[in-house]
Amino acid sequence: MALKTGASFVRLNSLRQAVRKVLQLLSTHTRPEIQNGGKQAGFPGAKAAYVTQMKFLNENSYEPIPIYRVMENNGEIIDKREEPNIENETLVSMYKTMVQLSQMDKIMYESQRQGRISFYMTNYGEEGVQLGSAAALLPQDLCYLQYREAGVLLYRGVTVTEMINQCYGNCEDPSKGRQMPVHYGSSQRNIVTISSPLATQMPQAVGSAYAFKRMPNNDRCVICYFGEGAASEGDAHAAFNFAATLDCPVILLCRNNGYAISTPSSEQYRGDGIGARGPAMGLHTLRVDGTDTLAVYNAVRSARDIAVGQNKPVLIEAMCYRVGHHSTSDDSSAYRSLEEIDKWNKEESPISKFKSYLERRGLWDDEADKACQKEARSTVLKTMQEAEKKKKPHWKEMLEDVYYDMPPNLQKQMREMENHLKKYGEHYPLNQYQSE
Ligand SMILES: Cc1ncc(C[n+]2csc(CCOP(=O)(O)OP(=O)(O)O)c2C)c(N)n1
Repeated sequence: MALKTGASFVRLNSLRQAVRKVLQLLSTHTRPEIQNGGKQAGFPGAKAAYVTQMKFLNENSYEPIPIYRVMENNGEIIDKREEPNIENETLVSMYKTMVQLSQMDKIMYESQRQGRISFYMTNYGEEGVQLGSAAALLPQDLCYLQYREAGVLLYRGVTVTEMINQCYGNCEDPSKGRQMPVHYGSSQRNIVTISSPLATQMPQAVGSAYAFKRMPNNDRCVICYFGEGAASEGDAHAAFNFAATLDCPVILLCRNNGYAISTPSSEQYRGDGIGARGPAMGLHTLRVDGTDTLAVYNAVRSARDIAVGQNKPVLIEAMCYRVGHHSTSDDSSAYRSLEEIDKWNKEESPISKFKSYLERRGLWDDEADKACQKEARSTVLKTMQEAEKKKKPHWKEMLEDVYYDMPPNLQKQMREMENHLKKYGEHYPLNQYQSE
């Protein structure tokens, strides 16, 4: 064939691509020949067609689940019909919460480095997942968090003061200094307290959703956040199965940020991510660009409609990237390159994308941004200084609140501790703790 140039070459090339695509689809999606004129088998465990050719399915048998997005990286809406109808005030409040979150992360991370708190976890790179989802929920919805969802707490009205008091474990920390930092919770805001053992929140979330479903005129759903690493726990499987078989109004939101501490997702699982497990287990499923706040908003809004309107569980896999270290106990430069982090931090930043969108809509500009960053920073600094000055809870708190009536063994420990402190109290920094 003569060498093709210009337009005819382009045409030939796209024709070739189309043929290749059709062949690929045929090879991956045609099922072996169906017997009995397509008659369905009636096994209790599977209503499916009989075939005469044996064919094992594998991860290449299906196209990867596509990733839903609404915006280009520059904030431009790709398809106007998909632009969510969010009030201007709400859009600005979502963005301001992102700024507050990132200033809190910056300062609290540093405060751990200076030895002022024992531990911290940042949320960099996941602001779009957090704020997009939080804004799409209603206040009555119940949230089960993993630990990297501080933006959800802030958006729902938990204050920076409450969160910093928790990190400092002072006398105003609702968990009275008994939890690790960042293990927040707020019954007033319908947020179940975070617990560290991975995926334990998942079956609990499904159980709560089942309880909601059984209530008359239920208008609540449950959202359960978890990482792609946590999805390897047995509890995740149990949660998926209970959610599907009991038709629970729950949104299972996987933050697939590419790493579970040092384990990259390429080593965490085979197959097409966490999303592929959804249809296999009977869950409505969507994969979304987690760096696109508007896409996450649409995804969770629709998921909420399905969950509450139809009593059906939904799995959302939000693709994102954990830009910060796993926690203050981690140094991610040991297992990933700085260039990789840089790319996600600069080109794919959910905050920059959302800011560009607001700028296009005339809702935000550099001046407003500067003022907002400054205010957010000073709020955190001021709150941190105040939190530091507050006393720690009374030492007796470590033995209280577990049982309604304190059992004899704990009463004994309490007495022993009391006697010990009477004798050796001067060796302890008791002045930093509340007195009775
Ligand atoms: C049952 C259990 N196993 C191991 C750990 C230790 N651990 C804490 S966080 C973590 C990684 C979780 O990764 P992922 O779920 O992807 O969430 P991410 O930290 O990336 O947000 C591990 C292994 C734990 N807390 N609980």
